[in-house]
Amino acid sequence: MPRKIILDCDPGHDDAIALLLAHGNPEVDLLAVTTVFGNQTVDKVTRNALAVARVAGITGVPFARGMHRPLVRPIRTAPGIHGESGLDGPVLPEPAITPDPRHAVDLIIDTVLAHAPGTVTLVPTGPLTNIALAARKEPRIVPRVREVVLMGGGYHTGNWSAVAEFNVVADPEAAHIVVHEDWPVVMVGLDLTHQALATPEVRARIAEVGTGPARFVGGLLDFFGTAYLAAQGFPHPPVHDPCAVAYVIDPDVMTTRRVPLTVELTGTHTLGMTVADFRAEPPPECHTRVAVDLDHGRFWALVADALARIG
Ligand code: PIR
Ligand code: CA
Repeated sequence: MPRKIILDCDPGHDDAIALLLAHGNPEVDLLAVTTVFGNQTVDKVTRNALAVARVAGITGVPFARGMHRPLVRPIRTAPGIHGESGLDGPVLPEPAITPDPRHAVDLIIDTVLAHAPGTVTLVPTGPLTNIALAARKEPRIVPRVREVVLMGGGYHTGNWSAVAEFNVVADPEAAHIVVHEDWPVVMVGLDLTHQALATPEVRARIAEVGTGPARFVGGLLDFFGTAYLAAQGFPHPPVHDPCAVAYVIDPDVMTTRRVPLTVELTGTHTLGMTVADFRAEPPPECHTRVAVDLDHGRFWALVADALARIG
């Protein structure tokens, strides 16, 4: 049985690749796509999501626009990495579908309640505002969700500060809510995603696929690679968000460890840090895992295979 997922995203170059992977892999049943401010404003990332849907030929999946700002803090976006559009680089087609009239928070709630308990996985790849609000607005979704596999955080490193990752620090209170709700959480953080580098070999392999969506991904990686080199000195860009989708498809693509996890909300220098406690055997109630090591070859094979299937 394919795994039913809701992708909650802020496309974003790597979010776009996550969406293509989710659509192109037969083990994933993409139930809904929801958007949230993050890499750019929610208007821009929603338009980007709809444009990527056209590139991928996604029809019949509801797309809904979500939160325009964090719960507590002022909004910040990441134009230095993703450009003014949020998806700079390749030419974006005009969207062929219009957004669902529901708010993302309501689409998430409706979708979880419409499926059997324990069957829907949430895959957030942007700030966690929509997910936190859905849990607060309709707490009955919490025990029904199979698991939350999120891209965000990092137990040993940050990218927005020395210790904070963008998706978490963009709305730390929302991330705190999501991590502490009593549902299984897998944090696919920077410790893992900084291993998902789009090396020249990876890019050649994607180019060999030779399809429209593969060329689109090539254009995304050209821009993303240049931006990552300029902004953070990475010779090859880390492609974060598809890692969370890959975990849903095949958990053996990475190793994880079950550890207590929390989010720093009061630190002077550590706001938005994800704090994982590796010291001892976790208590029985521990419902959080963190991703540790990636099988790079297996991961990129999943991406290339999905692009080839989309055709
Ligand atoms: C990536 C992101 C934001 C800022 C930088 N510097 C790099 C986005 C990606 O879309 C991913 O979901 C996450 N946030 C990585 O921090
Ligand atoms: Ca993202």
